[in-house]
Amino acid sequence: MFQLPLGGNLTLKVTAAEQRLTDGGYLLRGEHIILELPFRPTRFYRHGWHSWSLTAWLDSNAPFIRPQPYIHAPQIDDPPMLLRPHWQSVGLTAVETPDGQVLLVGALGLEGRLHLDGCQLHARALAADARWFVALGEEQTVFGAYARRLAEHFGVRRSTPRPPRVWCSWYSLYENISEPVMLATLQGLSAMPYEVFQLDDGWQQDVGDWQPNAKFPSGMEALASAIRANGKRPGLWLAPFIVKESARLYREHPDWLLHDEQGTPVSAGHNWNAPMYALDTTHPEVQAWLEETMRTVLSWGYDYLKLDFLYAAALPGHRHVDMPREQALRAALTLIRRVVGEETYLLLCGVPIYPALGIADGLRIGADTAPYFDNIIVTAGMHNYITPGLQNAVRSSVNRLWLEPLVDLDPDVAFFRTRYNMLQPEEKAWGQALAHICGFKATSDPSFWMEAEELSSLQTFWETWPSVTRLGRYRFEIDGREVDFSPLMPLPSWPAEL
Ligand code: 9PG
Repeated sequence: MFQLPLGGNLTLKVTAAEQRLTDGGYLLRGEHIILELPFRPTRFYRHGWHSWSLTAWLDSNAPFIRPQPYIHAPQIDDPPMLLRPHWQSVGLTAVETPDGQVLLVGALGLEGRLHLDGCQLHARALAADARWFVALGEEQTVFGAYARRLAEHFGVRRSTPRPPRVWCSWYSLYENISEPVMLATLQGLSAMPYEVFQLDDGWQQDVGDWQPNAKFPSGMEALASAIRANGKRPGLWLAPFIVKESARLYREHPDWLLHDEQGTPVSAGHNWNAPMYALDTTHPEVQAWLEETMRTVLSWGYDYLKLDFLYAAALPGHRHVDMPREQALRAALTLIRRVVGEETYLLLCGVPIYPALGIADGLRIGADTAPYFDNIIVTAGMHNYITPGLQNAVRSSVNRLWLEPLVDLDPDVAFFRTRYNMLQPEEKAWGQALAHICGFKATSDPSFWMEAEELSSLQTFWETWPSVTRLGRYRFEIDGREVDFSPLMPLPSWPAEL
Protein backbone atom coordinates (compact mmCIF):
# COMPACT_ATOMS: atom_id res chain seq x y z
CA MET A 1 0.00 0.00 0.00
CA PHE A 2 1.37 3.42 -1.02
CA GLN A 3 0.22 6.97 -0.89
CA LEU A 4 0.39 8.44 -4.38
CA PRO A 5 0.76 12.25 -4.30
CA LEU A 6 -0.68 13.30 -7.64
CA GLY A 7 -0.47 17.03 -7.19
CA GLY A 8 -3.24 19.47 -6.42
CA ASN A 9 -5.05 18.18 -3.37
CA LEU A 10 -5.28 14.60 -4.56
CA THR A 11 -3.49 11.78 -2.76
CA LEU A 12 -4.53 8.21 -3.55
CA LYS A 13 -4.07 5.05 -1.55
CA VAL A 14 -2.67 2.45 -3.90
CA THR A 15 -2.24 -1.29 -3.60
CA ALA A 16 0.56 -2.27 -5.98
CA ALA A 17 3.91 -4.03 -5.84
CA GLU A 18 5.96 -1.00 -6.80
CA GLN A 19 5.67 2.62 -7.83
CA ARG A 20 7.98 5.25 -9.27
CA LEU A 21 7.76 8.68 -10.83
CA THR A 22 7.92 8.91 -14.61
CA ASP A 23 7.52 11.57 -17.29
CA GLY A 24 3.97 12.94 -16.85
CA GLY A 25 2.82 10.53 -14.15
CA TYR A 26 3.63 7.41 -12.12
CA LEU A 27 4.54 3.88 -13.09
CA LEU A 28 3.00 1.12 -10.98
CA ARG A 29 3.70 -2.58 -11.09
CA GLY A 30 1.37 -5.42 -10.16
CA GLU A 31 -1.08 -8.03 -11.44
CA HIS A 32 -3.99 -6.40 -9.61
CA ILE A 33 -3.70 -2.80 -8.51
CA ILE A 34 -6.35 -0.90 -6.59
CA LEU A 35 -6.60 2.88 -6.39
CA GLU A 36 -8.71 4.21 -3.51
CA LEU A 37 -10.19 7.52 -4.62
CA PRO A 38 -11.13 10.18 -2.05
CA PHE A 39 -14.30 10.88 -4.08
CA ARG A 40 -16.94 8.92 -5.94
CA PRO A 41 -16.54 9.60 -9.70
CA THR A 42 -19.69 10.40 -11.62
CA ARG A 43 -18.23 9.78 -15.07
CA PHE A 44 -15.65 7.32 -16.32
CA TYR A 45 -13.97 6.55 -19.64
CA ARG A 46 -14.76 3.10 -20.96
CA HIS A 47 -12.48 1.69 -23.67
CA GLY A 48 -13.86 -1.27 -25.63
CA TRP A 49 -11.90 -4.37 -26.54
CA HIS A 50 -11.79 -4.15 -30.32
CA SER A 51 -12.47 -1.70 -33.16
CA TRP A 52 -16.25 -1.94 -32.97
CA SER A 53 -16.58 -2.12 -29.14
CA LEU A 54 -18.19 0.78 -27.29
CA THR A 55 -15.72 3.48 -26.27
CA ALA A 56 -17.27 6.43 -24.46
CA TRP A 57 -17.44 8.50 -21.30
CA LEU A 58 -20.22 6.87 -19.29
CA ASP A 59 -22.24 7.82 -16.25
CA SER A 60 -20.96 5.75 -13.28
CA ASN A 61 -24.54 5.17 -12.16
CA ALA A 62 -25.65 3.87 -15.55
CA PRO A 63 -26.30 0.16 -15.17
CA PHE A 64 -24.48 -2.28 -17.38
CA ILE A 65 -27.07 -4.23 -19.36
CA ARG A 66 -25.87 -7.21 -21.35
CA PRO A 67 -26.28 -6.72 -25.11
CA GLN A 68 -28.60 -9.05 -26.96
CA PRO A 69 -28.43 -11.58 -28.49
CA TYR A 70 -25.46 -13.18 -26.77
CA ILE A 71 -24.50 -15.16 -29.92
CA HIS A 72 -23.12 -11.83 -31.13
CA ALA A 73 -20.93 -11.39 -28.04
CA PRO A 74 -17.50 -11.69 -29.72
CA GLN A 75 -18.47 -9.08 -32.34
CA ILE A 76 -19.58 -6.72 -29.58
CA ASP A 77 -16.77 -6.98 -27.04
CA ASP A 78 -14.57 -9.39 -25.11
CA PRO A 79 -17.10 -12.18 -24.39
CA PRO A 80 -16.16 -12.89 -20.72
CA MET A 81 -16.55 -9.17 -19.94
CA LEU A 82 -20.14 -9.25 -21.13
CA LEU A 83 -20.95 -11.81 -18.44
CA ARG A 84 -19.79 -9.47 -15.66
CA PRO A 85 -22.39 -7.44 -13.73
CA HIS A 86 -20.70 -4.08 -14.40
CA TRP A 87 -18.93 -2.18 -17.17
CA GLN A 88 -15.31 -3.14 -17.74
CA SER A 89 -12.77 -1.15 -19.68
CA VAL A 90 -9.94 -2.61 -21.74
CA GLY A 91 -6.37 -1.30 -21.49
CA LEU A 92 -7.19 1.95 -19.73
CA THR A 93 -9.83 3.86 -17.87
CA ALA A 94 -10.15 7.43 -16.64
CA VAL A 95 -12.40 9.32 -14.25
CA GLU A 96 -13.34 12.98 -13.88
CA THR A 97 -12.27 14.45 -10.54
CA PRO A 98 -14.51 16.88 -8.61
CA ASP A 99 -12.26 19.82 -9.60
CA GLY A 100 -12.55 19.11 -13.32
CA GLN A 101 -9.33 17.19 -13.88
CA VAL A 102 -8.92 13.70 -15.29
CA LEU A 103 -7.26 10.76 -13.54
CA LEU A 104 -6.10 8.13 -16.03
CA VAL A 105 -4.90 4.57 -15.37
CA GLY A 106 -3.58 2.62 -18.33
CA ALA A 107 -1.80 -0.65 -18.95
CA LEU A 108 1.65 -0.73 -20.52
CA GLY A 109 1.07 -4.16 -21.99
CA LEU A 110 -1.61 -6.59 -23.13
CA GLU A 111 -4.59 -8.18 -21.35
CA GLY A 112 -5.36 -5.14 -19.13
CA ARG A 113 -8.91 -5.01 -17.71
CA LEU A 114 -10.15 -2.20 -15.47
CA HIS A 115 -13.33 -1.29 -13.64
CA LEU A 116 -14.70 1.22 -11.21
CA ASP A 117 -16.41 -0.01 -8.05
CA GLY A 118 -17.72 3.00 -6.13
CA CYS A 119 -14.57 4.81 -4.97
CA GLN A 120 -12.24 1.96 -5.92
CA LEU A 121 -10.58 1.66 -9.27
CA HIS A 122 -9.37 -1.85 -10.08
CA ALA A 123 -6.85 -2.72 -12.78
CA ARG A 124 -5.93 -6.32 -13.56
CA ALA A 125 -3.60 -7.99 -16.00
CA LEU A 126 -2.23 -11.51 -16.30
CA ALA A 127 1.37 -11.03 -15.22
CA ALA A 128 2.66 -10.29 -11.72
CA ASP A 129 5.00 -7.69 -13.17
CA ALA A 130 2.32 -5.96 -15.30
CA ARG A 131 3.08 -2.24 -15.61
CA TRP A 132 0.58 0.59 -15.36
CA PHE A 133 0.73 4.32 -15.97
CA VAL A 134 -1.21 6.71 -13.70
CA ALA A 135 -1.57 10.43 -14.32
CA LEU A 136 -3.71 13.30 -13.13
CA GLY A 137 -4.24 16.57 -14.97
CA GLU A 138 -5.92 18.22 -17.89
CA GLU A 139 -7.61 15.60 -20.09
CA GLN A 140 -5.63 16.01 -23.34
CA THR A 141 -2.37 16.21 -21.36
CA VAL A 142 -2.84 12.94 -19.46
CA PHE A 143 -4.10 11.01 -22.51
CA GLY A 144 -1.14 12.42 -24.48
CA ALA A 145 1.34 11.34 -21.80
CA TYR A 146 -0.16 7.84 -21.80
CA ALA A 147 0.02 7.63 -25.61
CA ARG A 148 3.76 8.45 -25.38
CA ARG A 149 4.29 5.62 -22.86
CA LEU A 150 2.38 3.21 -25.13
CA ALA A 151 4.47 4.31 -28.11
CA GLU A 152 7.64 3.41 -26.18
CA HIS A 153 6.18 0.05 -25.25
CA PHE A 154 4.60 -1.10 -28.54
CA GLY A 155 6.24 1.10 -31.17
CA VAL A 156 4.67 3.54 -33.63
CA ARG A 157 3.54 3.02 -37.21
CA ARG A 158 1.96 5.99 -38.95
CA SER A 159 1.80 7.10 -42.56
CA THR A 160 4.03 9.99 -43.48
CA PRO A 161 3.15 12.53 -44.52
CA ARG A 162 -0.45 11.28 -44.36
CA PRO A 163 -2.71 8.22 -44.67
CA PRO A 164 -3.84 7.05 -48.12
CA ARG A 165 -7.21 8.23 -49.46
CA VAL A 166 -9.49 5.27 -50.06
CA TRP A 167 -12.52 4.19 -52.04
CA CYS A 168 -14.06 1.12 -50.36
CA SER A 169 -16.86 -0.99 -51.86
CA TRP A 170 -18.70 -1.92 -48.66
CA TYR A 171 -20.98 1.00 -47.72
CA SER A 172 -22.65 1.24 -51.12
CA LEU A 173 -22.48 -2.11 -52.89
CA TYR A 174 -22.13 -4.37 -49.84
CA GLU A 175 -21.77 -7.97 -51.09
CA ASN A 176 -23.06 -7.07 -54.58
CA ILE A 177 -19.63 -6.56 -56.08
CA SER A 178 -18.49 -8.24 -59.29
CA GLU A 179 -15.76 -7.76 -61.88
CA PRO A 180 -17.90 -5.64 -64.27
CA VAL A 181 -19.33 -3.52 -61.44
CA MET A 182 -15.85 -2.92 -59.96
CA LEU A 183 -14.40 -1.97 -63.35
CA ALA A 184 -17.27 0.46 -64.00
CA THR A 185 -16.89 1.99 -60.52
CA LEU A 186 -13.15 2.38 -61.00
CA GLN A 187 -13.70 4.03 -64.39
CA GLY A 188 -16.28 6.43 -62.97
CA LEU A 189 -13.81 7.65 -60.33
CA SER A 190 -10.78 7.87 -62.67
CA ALA A 191 -10.37 11.62 -62.40
CA MET A 192 -10.62 11.61 -58.60
CA PRO A 193 -7.63 12.34 -56.35
CA TYR A 194 -7.43 9.23 -54.19
CA GLU A 195 -4.86 6.44 -53.79
CA VAL A 196 -6.54 3.14 -52.90
CA PHE A 197 -9.38 1.31 -54.66
CA GLN A 198 -10.40 -1.32 -52.11
CA LEU A 199 -12.65 -4.33 -52.71
CA ASP A 200 -14.50 -5.37 -49.61
CA ASP A 201 -16.46 -8.50 -48.68
CA GLY A 202 -18.10 -10.31 -51.62
CA TRP A 203 -15.18 -11.37 -53.86
CA GLN A 204 -14.26 -14.58 -52.05
CA GLN A 205 -15.57 -18.12 -52.44
CA ASP A 206 -16.37 -18.36 -48.75
CA VAL A 207 -15.23 -17.06 -45.38
CA GLY A 208 -12.17 -19.29 -45.00
CA ASP A 209 -11.75 -19.97 -48.75
CA TRP A 210 -9.88 -16.87 -49.99
CA GLN A 211 -10.12 -17.48 -53.72
CA PRO A 212 -12.29 -15.47 -56.11
CA ASN A 213 -15.88 -16.56 -56.71
CA ALA A 214 -17.70 -16.79 -60.06
CA LYS A 215 -18.46 -13.02 -60.06
CA PHE A 216 -14.73 -12.43 -60.75
CA PRO A 217 -14.22 -14.63 -63.84
CA SER A 218 -10.88 -13.10 -64.91
CA GLY A 219 -9.42 -13.61 -61.44
CA MET A 220 -8.08 -11.20 -58.84
CA GLU A 221 -4.80 -10.52 -60.59
CA ALA A 222 -6.50 -9.15 -63.72
CA LEU A 223 -8.58 -6.78 -61.56
CA ALA A 224 -5.52 -5.59 -59.61
CA SER A 225 -3.79 -4.84 -62.94
CA ALA A 226 -6.80 -2.82 -64.11
CA ILE A 227 -6.73 -0.85 -60.83
CA ARG A 228 -3.00 -0.11 -61.25
CA ALA A 229 -3.52 0.87 -64.89
CA ASN A 230 -6.04 3.40 -63.55
CA GLY A 231 -3.29 4.88 -61.35
CA LYS A 232 -4.67 3.48 -58.08
CA ARG A 233 -3.38 1.06 -55.48
CA PRO A 234 -5.33 -2.23 -55.29
CA GLY A 235 -6.85 -2.97 -51.88
CA LEU A 236 -8.53 -6.15 -50.72
CA TRP A 237 -10.62 -7.19 -47.69
CA LEU A 238 -10.13 -10.53 -45.97
CA ALA A 239 -10.99 -12.03 -42.59
CA PRO A 240 -8.12 -14.48 -42.16
CA PHE A 241 -8.84 -15.75 -38.63
CA ILE A 242 -12.50 -16.76 -39.06
CA VAL A 243 -14.22 -19.64 -40.86
CA LYS A 244 -17.81 -20.50 -41.70
CA GLU A 245 -19.09 -24.09 -41.62
CA SER A 246 -19.80 -23.92 -45.36
CA ALA A 247 -16.10 -23.34 -46.18
CA ARG A 248 -13.88 -26.10 -47.56
CA LEU A 249 -11.33 -25.09 -44.94
CA TYR A 250 -13.82 -26.00 -42.18
CA ARG A 251 -14.50 -29.46 -43.64
CA GLU A 252 -10.88 -30.25 -44.42
CA HIS A 253 -9.22 -28.96 -41.27
CA PRO A 254 -11.55 -29.24 -38.27
CA ASP A 255 -8.44 -29.57 -36.07
CA TRP A 256 -7.32 -26.05 -37.04
CA LEU A 257 -10.20 -24.45 -35.12
CA LEU A 258 -9.88 -22.93 -31.69
CA HIS A 259 -11.68 -25.25 -29.25
CA ASP A 260 -12.81 -24.85 -25.65
CA GLU A 261 -11.74 -27.19 -22.82
CA GLN A 262 -14.56 -29.61 -23.77
CA GLY A 263 -13.35 -29.82 -27.38
CA THR A 264 -16.21 -27.76 -28.84
CA PRO A 265 -15.26 -25.15 -31.47
CA VAL A 266 -15.27 -21.66 -29.94
CA SER A 267 -17.92 -19.30 -31.31
CA ALA A 268 -16.50 -16.25 -33.06
CA GLY A 269 -19.99 -14.78 -33.37
CA HIS A 270 -22.70 -14.89 -35.99
CA ASN A 271 -22.67 -13.11 -39.35
CA TRP A 272 -23.79 -13.77 -42.95
CA ASN A 273 -26.70 -15.69 -41.39
CA ALA A 274 -24.35 -18.34 -40.05
CA PRO A 275 -22.14 -19.09 -37.09
CA MET A 276 -18.46 -18.17 -37.33
CA TYR A 277 -15.53 -20.04 -35.83
CA ALA A 278 -11.98 -19.01 -35.00
CA LEU A 279 -8.71 -20.49 -36.22
CA ASP A 280 -6.10 -21.47 -33.64
CA THR A 281 -3.28 -19.26 -34.90
CA THR A 282 -0.74 -20.97 -32.62
CA HIS A 283 -1.12 -24.18 -34.69
CA PRO A 284 1.88 -24.55 -37.05
CA GLU A 285 -0.32 -25.70 -39.96
CA VAL A 286 -2.58 -22.66 -39.51
CA GLN A 287 0.51 -20.46 -39.52
CA ALA A 288 1.70 -22.07 -42.78
CA TRP A 289 -1.78 -21.57 -44.30
CA LEU A 290 -1.85 -17.92 -43.17
CA GLU A 291 1.52 -17.35 -44.75
CA GLU A 292 0.39 -18.96 -48.01
CA THR A 293 -2.90 -16.99 -48.03
CA MET A 294 -1.03 -13.70 -47.56
CA ARG A 295 1.54 -14.56 -50.21
CA THR A 296 -1.26 -15.39 -52.64
CA VAL A 297 -3.08 -12.05 -52.29
CA LEU A 298 0.24 -10.20 -52.55
CA SER A 299 1.12 -12.16 -55.70
CA TRP A 300 -2.20 -11.02 -57.24
CA GLY A 301 -1.00 -7.42 -56.79
CA TYR A 302 -2.90 -6.20 -53.68
CA ASP A 303 -0.70 -4.28 -51.27
CA TYR A 304 -3.36 -2.53 -49.17
CA LEU A 305 -5.06 -5.17 -47.06
CA LYS A 306 -8.10 -4.58 -44.86
CA LEU A 307 -7.95 -7.50 -42.43
CA ASP A 308 -11.17 -7.96 -40.52
CA PHE A 309 -12.76 -9.93 -37.62
CA LEU A 310 -9.28 -10.25 -36.13
CA TYR A 311 -10.59 -10.53 -32.55
CA ALA A 312 -11.18 -14.23 -33.37
CA ALA A 313 -7.50 -15.04 -32.74
CA ALA A 314 -7.75 -13.60 -29.20
CA LEU A 315 -10.90 -15.40 -27.98
CA PRO A 316 -10.68 -17.57 -24.86
CA GLY A 317 -9.91 -21.18 -25.77
CA HIS A 318 -7.52 -24.08 -25.55
CA ARG A 319 -4.58 -23.35 -27.86
CA HIS A 320 -2.06 -25.66 -29.51
CA VAL A 321 0.58 -23.52 -27.79
CA ASP A 322 -0.67 -22.25 -24.46
CA MET A 323 -0.21 -18.49 -24.18
CA PRO A 324 -2.24 -15.44 -23.12
CA ARG A 325 -4.83 -14.84 -25.82
CA GLU A 326 -3.98 -11.23 -26.70
CA GLN A 327 -0.38 -12.34 -27.01
CA ALA A 328 -1.53 -15.11 -29.40
CA LEU A 329 -3.23 -12.46 -31.57
CA ARG A 330 -0.15 -10.22 -31.50
CA ALA A 331 2.02 -13.17 -32.58
CA ALA A 332 -0.36 -13.91 -35.50
CA LEU A 333 -0.33 -10.25 -36.57
CA THR A 334 3.47 -10.22 -36.32
CA LEU A 335 3.58 -13.26 -38.60
CA ILE A 336 1.36 -11.47 -41.14
CA ARG A 337 3.52 -8.32 -41.01
CA ARG A 338 6.65 -10.41 -41.58
CA VAL A 339 5.08 -12.11 -44.62
CA VAL A 340 3.61 -8.99 -46.26
CA GLY A 341 6.67 -6.81 -45.61
CA GLU A 342 6.97 -3.19 -44.56
CA GLU A 343 5.53 -1.73 -47.78
CA THR A 344 2.09 -3.35 -47.58
CA TYR A 345 -0.51 -1.17 -45.86
CA LEU A 346 -2.35 -3.13 -43.16
CA LEU A 347 -5.69 -1.63 -42.16
CA LEU A 348 -6.85 -3.74 -39.23
CA CYS A 349 -10.55 -3.95 -38.38
CA GLY A 350 -12.56 -5.80 -35.73
CA VAL A 351 -9.19 -5.88 -33.99
CA PRO A 352 -8.38 -5.66 -30.26
CA ILE A 353 -6.55 -2.32 -30.12
CA TYR A 354 -3.53 -3.02 -27.89
CA PRO A 355 -2.26 -6.19 -29.64
CA ALA A 356 -2.27 -4.30 -32.97
CA LEU A 357 -0.16 -1.30 -31.88
CA GLY A 358 3.19 -1.09 -33.64
CA ILE A 359 2.07 -3.64 -36.28
CA ALA A 360 -0.97 -2.04 -37.96
CA ASP A 361 -0.56 0.94 -40.28
CA GLY A 362 -4.20 1.86 -39.74
CA LEU A 363 -6.83 0.86 -37.20
CA ARG A 364 -10.60 1.04 -37.46
CA ILE A 365 -11.54 2.71 -34.19
CA GLY A 366 -15.33 2.49 -34.19
CA ALA A 367 -18.34 0.44 -35.18
CA ASP A 368 -19.47 0.35 -38.82
CA THR A 369 -21.03 3.47 -40.18
CA ALA A 370 -24.08 3.20 -42.46
CA PRO A 371 -26.15 5.40 -44.76
CA TYR A 372 -28.41 6.10 -41.76
CA PHE A 373 -27.96 7.61 -38.31
CA ASP A 374 -28.97 4.82 -35.95
CA ASN A 375 -31.02 1.66 -35.71
CA ILE A 376 -32.63 2.43 -32.36
CA ILE A 377 -34.32 -0.97 -32.15
CA VAL A 378 -30.93 -2.65 -31.89
CA THR A 379 -28.92 0.14 -30.21
CA ALA A 380 -31.38 1.07 -27.47
CA GLY A 381 -33.70 -1.94 -27.53
CA MET A 382 -30.95 -4.56 -27.41
CA HIS A 383 -28.17 -2.48 -25.76
CA ASN A 384 -25.98 -3.30 -28.74
CA TYR A 385 -23.88 -0.18 -29.39
CA ILE A 386 -21.94 -1.69 -32.27
CA THR A 387 -24.82 -2.10 -34.67
CA PRO A 388 -24.01 -0.17 -37.88
CA GLY A 389 -25.00 3.49 -37.95
CA LEU A 390 -23.30 6.86 -38.08
CA GLN A 391 -23.87 7.59 -34.40
CA ASN A 392 -22.36 4.35 -33.09
CA ALA A 393 -19.40 4.72 -35.47
CA VAL A 394 -18.64 8.34 -34.60
CA ARG A 395 -19.12 7.99 -30.83
CA SER A 396 -16.35 5.44 -30.34
CA SER A 397 -14.04 6.96 -32.95
CA VAL A 398 -14.10 10.44 -31.35
CA ASN A 399 -13.39 8.86 -27.98
CA ARG A 400 -10.33 7.11 -29.41
CA LEU A 401 -8.63 10.12 -30.98
CA TRP A 402 -5.97 10.00 -28.25
CA LEU A 403 -4.44 7.04 -30.17
CA GLU A 404 -3.46 9.42 -32.96
CA PRO A 405 0.32 9.56 -32.16
CA LEU A 406 0.52 5.76 -32.43
CA VAL A 407 -1.19 4.68 -35.66
CA ASP A 408 -3.39 5.97 -38.53
CA LEU A 409 -6.97 6.21 -37.27
CA ASP A 410 -9.78 5.09 -39.60
CA PRO A 411 -13.16 6.47 -38.50
CA ASP A 412 -14.83 4.58 -41.38
CA VAL A 413 -16.14 6.06 -44.63
CA ALA A 414 -17.77 9.47 -45.09
CA PHE A 415 -20.83 9.90 -47.28
CA PHE A 416 -21.46 12.44 -50.06
CA ARG A 417 -24.30 10.84 -51.99
CA THR A 418 -28.00 11.45 -51.36
CA ARG A 419 -29.10 8.41 -53.34
CA TYR A 420 -29.73 5.32 -51.17
CA ASN A 421 -28.81 7.39 -48.16
CA MET A 422 -31.01 8.43 -45.27
CA LEU A 423 -28.38 10.64 -43.60
CA GLN A 424 -29.33 14.30 -43.22
CA PRO A 425 -26.84 16.93 -44.47
CA GLU A 426 -25.68 17.77 -40.91
CA GLU A 427 -25.17 14.07 -40.15
CA LYS A 428 -23.04 13.60 -43.28
CA ALA A 429 -21.09 16.71 -42.22
CA TRP A 430 -20.19 15.07 -38.86
CA GLY A 431 -18.74 12.07 -40.67
CA GLN A 432 -16.79 14.25 -43.11
CA ALA A 433 -15.43 16.43 -40.29
CA LEU A 434 -14.25 13.37 -38.37
CA ALA A 435 -12.42 12.10 -41.47
CA HIS A 436 -10.60 15.44 -41.69
CA ILE A 437 -9.72 15.28 -37.98
CA CYS A 438 -8.29 11.76 -38.41
CA GLY A 439 -6.72 12.54 -41.78
CA PHE A 440 -7.96 9.12 -42.96
CA LYS A 441 -10.35 10.00 -45.78
CA ALA A 442 -12.39 7.18 -47.27
CA THR A 443 -15.72 6.93 -49.03
CA SER A 444 -17.82 4.23 -50.59
CA ASP A 445 -19.87 6.41 -52.89
CA PRO A 446 -19.82 5.30 -56.56
CA SER A 447 -19.92 8.11 -59.17
CA PHE A 448 -22.99 6.61 -60.83
CA TRP A 449 -25.05 7.29 -57.67
CA MET A 450 -23.90 10.90 -57.37
CA GLU A 451 -25.03 14.27 -58.64
CA ALA A 452 -22.43 16.64 -60.08
CA GLU A 453 -22.33 18.79 -56.89
CA GLU A 454 -21.86 15.69 -54.74
CA LEU A 455 -18.95 14.55 -56.89
CA SER A 456 -17.41 17.95 -56.58
CA SER A 457 -17.80 17.92 -52.76
CA LEU A 458 -16.07 14.53 -52.72
CA GLN A 459 -13.26 15.92 -54.85
CA THR A 460 -12.82 18.90 -52.51
CA PHE A 461 -12.87 16.56 -49.49
CA TRP A 462 -10.03 14.52 -50.94
CA GLU A 463 -8.07 17.59 -52.06
CA THR A 464 -8.14 19.53 -48.80
CA TRP A 465 -6.12 18.97 -45.63
CA PRO A 466 -7.67 21.53 -43.28
CA SER A 467 -6.00 22.66 -40.09
CA VAL A 468 -7.66 21.16 -37.03
CA THR A 469 -7.65 22.56 -33.50
CA ARG A 470 -9.14 20.66 -30.60
CA LEU A 471 -11.22 23.00 -28.46
CA GLY A 472 -12.46 20.42 -25.98
CA ARG A 473 -13.41 16.79 -25.54
CA TYR A 474 -15.96 16.92 -28.38
CA ARG A 475 -15.41 20.36 -29.95
CA PHE A 476 -13.04 21.05 -32.83
CA GLU A 477 -12.22 23.90 -35.13
CA ILE A 478 -11.67 22.80 -38.72
CA ASP A 479 -10.34 25.59 -40.95
CA GLY A 480 -12.09 28.11 -38.75
CA ARG A 481 -15.42 26.26 -38.63
CA GLU A 482 -16.53 24.82 -35.30
CA VAL A 483 -17.76 21.21 -35.13
CA ASP A 484 -19.31 19.79 -31.98
CA PHE A 485 -19.83 16.03 -31.67
CA SER A 486 -21.53 16.28 -28.24
CA PRO A 487 -25.04 15.48 -29.55
CA LEU A 488 -23.77 12.06 -30.75
CA MET A 489 -22.25 11.00 -27.45
CA PRO A 490 -25.12 9.88 -25.19
CA LEU A 491 -26.17 6.24 -25.40
CA PRO A 492 -29.69 6.32 -26.78
CA SER A 493 -32.32 4.93 -24.46
CA TRP A 494 -35.66 3.53 -25.50
CA PRO A 495 -38.19 6.37 -25.86
CA ALA A 496 -40.14 6.26 -22.61
CA GLU A 497 -42.85 8.84 -23.26
CA LEU A 498 -46.33 7.67 -24.20
C1 9PG B 1 -17.81 -6.80 -44.42
C2 9PG B 1 -17.81 -5.76 -43.32
C3 9PG B 1 -17.03 -4.49 -43.69
C4 9PG B 1 -16.97 -3.56 -42.49
C5 9PG B 1 -16.35 -4.30 -41.32
C6 9PG B 1 -17.16 -5.55 -41.02
O1 9PG B 1 -22.26 -8.57 -37.16
N1 9PG B 1 -21.44 -7.69 -36.78
O2 9PG B 1 -21.34 -7.38 -35.62
C7 9PG B 1 -20.65 -7.06 -37.76
C8 9PG B 1 -19.91 -5.95 -37.43
C9 9PG B 1 -19.16 -5.32 -38.41
C10 9PG B 1 -19.14 -5.82 -39.68
C11 9PG B 1 -19.89 -6.93 -40.02
C12 9PG B 1 -20.64 -7.56 -39.05
O3 9PG B 1 -18.44 -5.16 -40.65
O4 9PG B 1 -16.29 -3.48 -40.18
O5 9PG B 1 -16.20 -2.42 -42.79
O6 9PG B 1 -15.73 -4.81 -44.11
O7 9PG B 1 -17.24 -6.38 -42.18
O8 9PG B 1 -18.55 -7.92 -44.06
